[in-house]
Amino acid sequence: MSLIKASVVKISPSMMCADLSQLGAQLQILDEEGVDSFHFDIMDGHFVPNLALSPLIVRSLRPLSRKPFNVHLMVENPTLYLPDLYDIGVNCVTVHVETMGSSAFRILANIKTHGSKVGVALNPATPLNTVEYMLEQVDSVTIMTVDPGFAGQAFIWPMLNKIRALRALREQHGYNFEIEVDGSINAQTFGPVIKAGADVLVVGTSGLFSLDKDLRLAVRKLKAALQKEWAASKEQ
Ligand code: S6P
Ligand code: MG
Repeated sequence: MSLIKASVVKISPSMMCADLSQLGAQLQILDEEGVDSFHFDIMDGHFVPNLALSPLIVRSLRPLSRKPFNVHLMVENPTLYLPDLYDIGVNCVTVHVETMGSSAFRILANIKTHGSKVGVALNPATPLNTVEYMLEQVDSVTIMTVDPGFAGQAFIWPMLNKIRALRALREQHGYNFEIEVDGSINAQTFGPVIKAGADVLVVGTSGLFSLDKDLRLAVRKLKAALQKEWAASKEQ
């Protein structure tokens, strides 16, 4: 069951923002409460100045849910991590366009060949035209709405224009990718990003985990906020 039945917006909790001392239990609660997929941030301390989850952690959680596991690679050398992710059986691997250089199309093809969906992510400062020639091939495009690396940052409002432009390109060319937004996605930004054209909302500290100490109640608060914003976005 989707969190907001009447809409096509999907919810993907960012698991680095969960209570890490109870990661497995939290994932199972979120699964039962109807989230659409799980978002795992893997950082290497080089592409971003922080460390977060690792393939080993994703592996240990994999047996606990049948919902899609989506991995967001914030690492300098994404190819180092791919064999492990294939072996774990994740459902989508998202790679930053800034990290693919002259191997971009080899990396995208390699991920597809191994049976996973493939996504491309863009930092807020990265122009949309850097992924223009990939749009036909990818299953997902992640618009970062904060600089990658940390939870709890302020939403970068000009990213609404990037989401709108990406949605327009998809409509113009009939592409099939989903538009995911990641970074400070919460009650203040649900409405604007949905209206701009987002399909998948990655929710972290501000949008989910800080809403209540009881994670079940936090999900219900998120659901109520989303329903309100979805209804409002349809009225305008
Ligand atoms: C950031 C990472 C995100 C965060 C999420 C945090 O580098 O990719 O997935 O975990 O955005 O949520 P919030 O509400 O604290 O910004
Ligand atoms: Mg992320």
